[in-house]
Amino acid sequence: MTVSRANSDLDSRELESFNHFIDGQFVPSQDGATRLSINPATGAPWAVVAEGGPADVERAVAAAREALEHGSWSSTSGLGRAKLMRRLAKLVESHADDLIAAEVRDNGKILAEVELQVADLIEYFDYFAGFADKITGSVLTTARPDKLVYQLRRPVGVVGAITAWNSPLLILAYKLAPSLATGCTMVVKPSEHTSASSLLLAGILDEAGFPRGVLNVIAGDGVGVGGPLVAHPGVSKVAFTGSSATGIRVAQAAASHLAPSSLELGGKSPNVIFADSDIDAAVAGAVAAIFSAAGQSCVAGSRLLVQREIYTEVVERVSQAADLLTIGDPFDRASHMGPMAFSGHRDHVLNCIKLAEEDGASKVAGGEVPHELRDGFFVRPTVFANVTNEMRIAREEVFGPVLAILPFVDEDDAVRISNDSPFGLAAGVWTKDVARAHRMARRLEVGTVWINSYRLVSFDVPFGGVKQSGYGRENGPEVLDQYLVSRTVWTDTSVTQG
Ligand code: TXE
Repeated sequence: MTVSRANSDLDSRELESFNHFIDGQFVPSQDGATRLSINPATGAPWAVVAEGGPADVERAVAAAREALEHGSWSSTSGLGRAKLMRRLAKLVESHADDLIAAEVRDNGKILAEVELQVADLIEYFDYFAGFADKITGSVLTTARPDKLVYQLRRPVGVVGAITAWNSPLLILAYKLAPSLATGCTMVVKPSEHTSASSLLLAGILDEAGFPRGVLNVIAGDGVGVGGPLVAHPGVSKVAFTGSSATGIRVAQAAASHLAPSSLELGGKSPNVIFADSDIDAAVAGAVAAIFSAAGQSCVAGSRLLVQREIYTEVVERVSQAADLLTIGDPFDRASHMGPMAFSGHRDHVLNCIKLAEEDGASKVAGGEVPHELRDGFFVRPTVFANVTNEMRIAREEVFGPVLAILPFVDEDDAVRISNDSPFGLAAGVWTKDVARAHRMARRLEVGTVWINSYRLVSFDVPFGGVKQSGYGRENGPEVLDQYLVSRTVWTDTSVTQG
């Protein structure tokens, strides 16, 4: 990735160009800096993107504050917000091809996966539009009969949102949809690896007729933009998706000016297959759980726990399935898996594979870069067997197409191994014993459990983790509380003497 402090010296005529979206217009960085966005499937630059800095953050927070406090947005009714959101949903549908193409070029995710995510995006705005005109307060009954007390629920203010590179548009929607529904304003910093689609979405939101300053999108990295944004005293709430290590830094910066934060962080999710399960379904579920999105998913089922009686059979079947997956051009509908999102992440994944072998895990599938795809950032679907839960491959998030398969003896052993992790995001349980499935769901220390299924998420169902996977829940009605503050109003209705 090349960052130039002046205009790019490359012939950018053939490259697409993206600027920040601040205060209702697309603008370059104040210092003119740009960054190349690299297509991970080809390793070649495809776009020139403005590279923001603290001065751009200042402008964006000021624009968001202005829209919140003095612009027409603050006087827009809930029904007005709902109408704008529904218009946004329709425009996302009509611009879907542009959004999909930008996401695939920037992130390398296969076409089918991005098409589904853009379809979800439309539903996010439609669903949360339904709340916009139903945010009410309440009249409180107090022990003081001569006092009238009521509670207002007001927008929390300016939201500072930081999103990650693995699903840029959807991770943004988790934050933007409730922010719009509650009347907040937002400054977003997408990942420096995948800014294009969020900047396109900002233009669509403008086309829908949202007032200037309601959404501001600044491209840039954590140092130049992310850090200044979350530390900015004009930011009232921080919403973050990314690694646990960065999440801790972000929460500390937000706390320095008492802005509450919600964190959706890493995971090392156990996917547990009991001997009594439908093994065909469980094997297919296990393969999809780790190799969908090339494993670049916070909920990737990266630890497969298999009951001893069926361990050898499941290892063989999963490894064979991994070897049969087609990896290649993410625009090619024959591809099951695209590249890693950027070269540094490909290197990180290859290093995790090396460490796994050093720790004594047995590589039974993949593990290398396919020679014919060496220009891109591809890694073959990789499977390790004979893994112990003490190995790094079982403890650390790879965030790539690498599966660790561990044996377990019985239910208690499966729970012990599953919970012996710094993370607590999600888990899968495969068994025909309904009682056991729900016993496991109660004992697994995670935010989401899938029974005889995996990776089901929806705009109307809470999602989030515990432990090093973060805190706060996104999606569903409860997320609105993160974007609202309550205000209590007292009136003395006692009869005044005289
Ligand atoms: O994430 P980072 P990266 C995990 C995954 C991956 C690792 C690193 O294991 O290998 O994180 O990926 C911004 N203040 N996940 O480096 O660093 C940064 O610019 C404010 C899991 O991409 O966490 C980006 O926009 N912001 C995760 C965002 O934080 C800062 C998805 C995430 O970057 C910042 C992504 C700072 N000091 C990675 N430093 C999931 N759970 O979905 C960086 N950023």
